[in-house]
Amino acid sequence: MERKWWHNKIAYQIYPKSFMDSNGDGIGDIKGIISKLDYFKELGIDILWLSPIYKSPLADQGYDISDYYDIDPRFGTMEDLDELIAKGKELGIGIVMDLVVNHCSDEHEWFKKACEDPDGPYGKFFYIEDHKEGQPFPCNWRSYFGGSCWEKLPGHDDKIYLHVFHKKQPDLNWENPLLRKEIYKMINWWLDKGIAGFRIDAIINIKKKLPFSDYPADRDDGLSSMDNMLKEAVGIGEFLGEMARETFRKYDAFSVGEVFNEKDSELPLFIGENGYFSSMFDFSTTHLDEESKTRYEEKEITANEYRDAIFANHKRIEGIGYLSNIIENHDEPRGVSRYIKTSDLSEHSKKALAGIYFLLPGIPFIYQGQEIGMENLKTSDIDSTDKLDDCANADIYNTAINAGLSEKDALNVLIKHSRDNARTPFQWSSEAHAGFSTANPWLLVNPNYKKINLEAQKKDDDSVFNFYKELIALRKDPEYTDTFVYGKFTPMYTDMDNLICYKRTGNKTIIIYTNYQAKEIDIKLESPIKTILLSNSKEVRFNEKELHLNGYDLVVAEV
Ligand code: ISL
Ligand code: CA
Repeated sequence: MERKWWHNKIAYQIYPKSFMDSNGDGIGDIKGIISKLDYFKELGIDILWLSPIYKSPLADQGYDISDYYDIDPRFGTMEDLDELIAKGKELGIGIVMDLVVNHCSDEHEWFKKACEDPDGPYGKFFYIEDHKEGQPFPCNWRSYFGGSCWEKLPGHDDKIYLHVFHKKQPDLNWENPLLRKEIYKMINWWLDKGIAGFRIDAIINIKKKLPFSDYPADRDDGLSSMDNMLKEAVGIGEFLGEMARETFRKYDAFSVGEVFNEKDSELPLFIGENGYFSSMFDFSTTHLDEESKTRYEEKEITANEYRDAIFANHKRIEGIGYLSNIIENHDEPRGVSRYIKTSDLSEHSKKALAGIYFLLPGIPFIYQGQEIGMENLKTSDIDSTDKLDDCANADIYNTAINAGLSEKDALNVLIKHSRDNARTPFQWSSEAHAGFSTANPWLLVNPNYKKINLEAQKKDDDSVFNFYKELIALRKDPEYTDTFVYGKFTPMYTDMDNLICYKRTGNKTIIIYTNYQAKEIDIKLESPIKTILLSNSKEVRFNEKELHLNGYDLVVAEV
């Protein structure tokens, strides 16, 4: 496979609103990010992905863009961003912007013009349909945030528009070549500025199954999940191929797709050599507890389920391309609270999870706060839905109430699944507001910040933070980096429960052994250990034939 500049990189996702507030208004901003560039250098980060900072009403926290060419004043100015790009470059850190082009904001001038003249050129930038009060909508798709995906077009009683997300996020009509041209122009404008690339938001949604039609209802609301429609939508490749040719490829830019529901046969087209994208996220584990969201029974993801999901996905991708590996992002609860049993959650087990995902083939992404082991909110932290913020919360809560749960139980379901878990401010120190801001932050700080914060972890050699530093240093160690980046991936001990082990074979042979359970275990070695490269345990006991692993021990060994 042809080697690319981004293959050996370590990426970090910033959720700007919650990262660092520089001017005391309770909202994180670009100047705050600039003030932490040395932090990323110290950690060893090469790529910074910023969740959206464009001009936006923030109905979906910036994923509703009203001007693609401007920065929202709450986050700063274009000069601030230019400074971030330039300073990042000096430090060898590339900036990756979020590309949100399935939809824009209803406050974007395109949509305003479409409302003024639905039959004019901008009307064709959206999906606008005639509609008579009382008549059924053109289709029964449920928007991702709940309710119908159709909304009355402002100023027109006889017209509606499509929004697969929030009603303030009208879908852009990718079937229209003029719209596509505008999008490519905008992408290239940003690439000309010197950014390293894009993370591409919700991209699978740009191809709709047309003409609009109903799918079987899958909830009491009579609506159908978007997944049903997406399964039948074909032809997205024409748009994505064109976009890659017209934009990313000309700049050798890094592009990572937020791709769901892709078909196996399409994988080489998506991320193979000359694929539409450089990479796509591995979301194989995020669906494992999906059912508990709507079935309301506690579902803890087991070690075997976690292992089988990531191993299968990496095997599926083998020889085709590179996944971007994550344990969480701004849309998911915190990984440590989700993939580690509550009763087993500790600094030790957090390091085990870190080591497992970090040394897989692909590009490791760290989501802000993950490197200090930030956790979900606890049900005892919040007594009312008012304390939370996300626009997706109402649907989760109301669906639980409609299913017959009490208000308290519905609130507990929400606290467990809300995207706000990942969006509470970064915990810099034990100072007021966790050192994130001098003012009251826009979203509550997780009350555990006195215990879990960066300042404390920097001082502690055994902290989760210092373990992440070691993991990054190991992946970048000139002796081993080639094996971690390009080495073959072989699952091991998959017939044994709770062991998550794999081999990486390149110019070195490295085995990652993890005992993902509280119980200790002795395992038979396939080949004798030469050197222990890294472990979360102070003392690793092994002989020629056997390795002893205490609960949640992770051992990275050269054999
Ligand atoms: O967040 C989800 C489930 O909790 C997903 O359904 C999510 O909506 C989907 O992954 C698409 O996400 C992206 O686009 C959305 C935005 O709200 C998310 O923050 C973004 O990551 C709309 O732009
Ligand atoms: Ca601010």
